[in-house]
Amino acid sequence: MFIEKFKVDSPNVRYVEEAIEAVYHYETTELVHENREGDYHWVVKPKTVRYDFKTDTRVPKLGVMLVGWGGNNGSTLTAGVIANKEGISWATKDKVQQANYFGSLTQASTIRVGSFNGEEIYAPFKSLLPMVDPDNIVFGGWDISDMNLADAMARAKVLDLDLQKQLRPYMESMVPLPGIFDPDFVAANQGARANNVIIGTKKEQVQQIIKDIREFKEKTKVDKVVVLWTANTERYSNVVAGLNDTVENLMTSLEKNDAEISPSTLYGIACVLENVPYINGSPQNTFVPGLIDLAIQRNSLIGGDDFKSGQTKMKSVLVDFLVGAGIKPTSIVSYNHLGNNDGLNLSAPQTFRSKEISKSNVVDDMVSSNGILYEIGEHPDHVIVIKYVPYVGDSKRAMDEYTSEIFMGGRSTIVLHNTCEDSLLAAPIILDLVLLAELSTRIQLKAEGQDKFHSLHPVSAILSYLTKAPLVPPGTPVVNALSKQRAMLENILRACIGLAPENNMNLEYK
Ligand code: NAI
Ligand code: DG6
Repeated sequence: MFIEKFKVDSPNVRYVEEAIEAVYHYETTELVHENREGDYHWVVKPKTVRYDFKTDTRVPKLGVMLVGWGGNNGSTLTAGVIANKEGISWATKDKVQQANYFGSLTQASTIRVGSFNGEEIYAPFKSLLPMVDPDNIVFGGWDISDMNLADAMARAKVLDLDLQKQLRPYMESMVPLPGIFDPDFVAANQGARANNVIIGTKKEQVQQIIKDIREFKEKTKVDKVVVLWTANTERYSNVVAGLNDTVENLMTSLEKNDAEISPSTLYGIACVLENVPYINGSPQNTFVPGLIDLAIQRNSLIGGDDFKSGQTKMKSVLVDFLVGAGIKPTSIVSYNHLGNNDGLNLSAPQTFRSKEISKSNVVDDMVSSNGILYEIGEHPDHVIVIKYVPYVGDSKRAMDEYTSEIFMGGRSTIVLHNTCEDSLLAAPIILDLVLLAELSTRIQLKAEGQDKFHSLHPVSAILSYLTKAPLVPPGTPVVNALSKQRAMLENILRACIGLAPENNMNLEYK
């Protein structure tokens, strides 16, 4: 059964004016390596820590500024949100299609809240805590191409023509601000669309981005802004001592106009200085150590990297299942071909390399979780291939072959083939990223023994479910398995309303 919303009735939860306060008992374990009678033993000690959560329930009017607004993802997301808001339907060759948010965790998925008369009860994910309604988002942003969003949507060739016709009047007047362009960081083939760029030194470019954010806020009267990079994949920038390894060195390099600071890092510096959440949806190392430290110093949310949309999402389910079932994946080969501008940009070796890195590291935690299957340091062969095939446009083909060792020397090979518009997978993920990033800035917590509430760590690990290479605070574990990532996010939001993690035990029926 499905219910729209619910309220928690518990001595541990208080709905006060402008906040929900919850006391939560975190059940965890502590591990000790003890020497008992000359022999070392691992001892696991269950431990309960009290946490207090306080969530600000004042939902802001939200401005979302996309870097790469006029790209396939940017134009598709903008179009999709307008279509939903305006209740637009359109004719396809099959039926009259209604706008929807399929693929969005916050808008189209549910959580289990309990059982009633033996029936499982589900509510929308977004009913967990007050979140921004996508209808109330104001979009803006930058693009190195000055094409308006209606023409950009047509250039993307993602949405049905009848829908495009209906959306055009809403999108024609949306024109991206000039962006920071540096041809050294992207494929040479991208120069052709760069007719809308900010000139000046890198410091002046950062100042311009700050000015743009302030003016956007002023003009649209939004309470808060989130900035998200959905622009071209860049090559990795070199991480070098003295260049970008500390806050001081990064800021000095900015003063010196150092060529190795990438555009995505420049937008990041601007956002952190302005205390605006900044999310990287592409694979490059935007978050060099100096920028991460700057974000931590200023307690300004950063998140990334690289949207986890299709092939990798499947991988982080399938390999988790295989390893969890005691089956040993030994070879994973993932092919893509696609014909959109992202594919064109990725046809250069240096940008492909960024994508190759983020697509290949995604099984590490699952492999290292099973010392029965894998020796220390042993990994499956894992190969990533991406080819540009213009004819298929945004409709990406993803082919995967997983070979595993099974019982008694047997081999199992699973082959998957997915054909799907890439931007229709990415757009709802972008929406979730901005909504969850905004929500997480309203959550405060304190553990037993701490006297003051603090915000969640500014390096936003709770966004991991949505990214291929989750950015986590230095020294914390990276979790790639999709079900664990979802459980982390859902359970933290449940804790904010004093609910226990979903444990699937159903003891009441045992
Ligand atoms: P796209 O090439 O259609 O759009 C990127 C836009 O960014 C273009 O309009 C371009 O003019 C603009 N741009 C480039 N450099 C810029 C800069 N420095 N400042 C401002 N604008 C700039 O690409 P698409 O398909 O929208 O993808 C965007 C990014 O998202 C890519 O890096 C892609 O790898 C990443 N991504 C996409 C996924 C998907 O499923 N579609 C999944 C994971 C990541
Ligand atoms: C080709 O690999 C283009 C890329 O931008 C991907 O489409 C994107 O990274 C999505 O990857 P995945 O593995 O999440 O489907």
